[in-house]
Amino acid sequence: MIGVFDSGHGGLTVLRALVDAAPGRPFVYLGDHAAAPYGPRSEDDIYRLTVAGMDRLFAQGCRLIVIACNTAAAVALRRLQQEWLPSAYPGRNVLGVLVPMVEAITRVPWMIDTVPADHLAEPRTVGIFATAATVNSGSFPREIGKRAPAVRVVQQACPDLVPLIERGAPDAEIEPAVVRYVRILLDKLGGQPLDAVVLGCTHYPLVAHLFARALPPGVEVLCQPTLTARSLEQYFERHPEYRPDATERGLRFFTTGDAPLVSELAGRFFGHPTPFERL
Ligand code: DGN
Repeated sequence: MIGVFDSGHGGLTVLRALVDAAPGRPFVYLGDHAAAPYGPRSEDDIYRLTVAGMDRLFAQGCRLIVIACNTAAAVALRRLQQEWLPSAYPGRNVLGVLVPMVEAITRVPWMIDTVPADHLAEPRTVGIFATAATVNSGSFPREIGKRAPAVRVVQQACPDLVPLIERGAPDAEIEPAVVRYVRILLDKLGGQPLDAVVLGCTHYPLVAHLFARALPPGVEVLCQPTLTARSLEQYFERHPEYRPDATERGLRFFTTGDAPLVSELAGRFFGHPTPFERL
């Protein structure tokens, strides 16, 4: 089984792309709704909660976990890979959603065919939109800087965007508010020209078209789900030992919160009904 972890159900946008890229692969999804949202939490809290989530998914038989939550990946992934995983679960691995995005921005060769031909040049200025915890962790600028020091990275926390998207109001109702809010965020960045914008939060792909509408023409909008799916398939090429065997099948959805309520809210993020069970 492959685990997919998120602070809530926003990570279903990533799971959707993983399932679409490889139908039949077995996934176990865990949303830590009891502790969500992670965005405003301290780094220590996010680390502790993320490790607890990994424990729960490994107990379900996962050998590989994808942390779909940017906040958890940005704050906790590197530390848990270095300090906890090798001794707690040798031979198992945890991946995140930041590196696939960084590889897209820095145009590693396997990413080239995922971007339109007229955007093949490495972007010069990239705007990261994410939760406050992701922005404060400095993970995106650090990882991009390691691979492409010439790329300029600016960041903007978007504290009101997750609640706006999660309210579940019809598109027509939230559209003007989201477009207005994104324009305010762009102003906060001083109106500087951007070549690409990273939607660095599980929820934002649902409003990617509204980001595009608020941005000047020609700015590339980069979403994580499909990039993460491509990256995972590449990972299995390099590490066939982590590929689930043919006897493993199916999709399961777990939450630490109120399963009936989560099941009702989450389907919109996955595009299909998601019968959550309490874990
Ligand atoms: N899943 C979180 C992320 O991608 O950063 C967003 C929700 C939250 O915990 N605030």
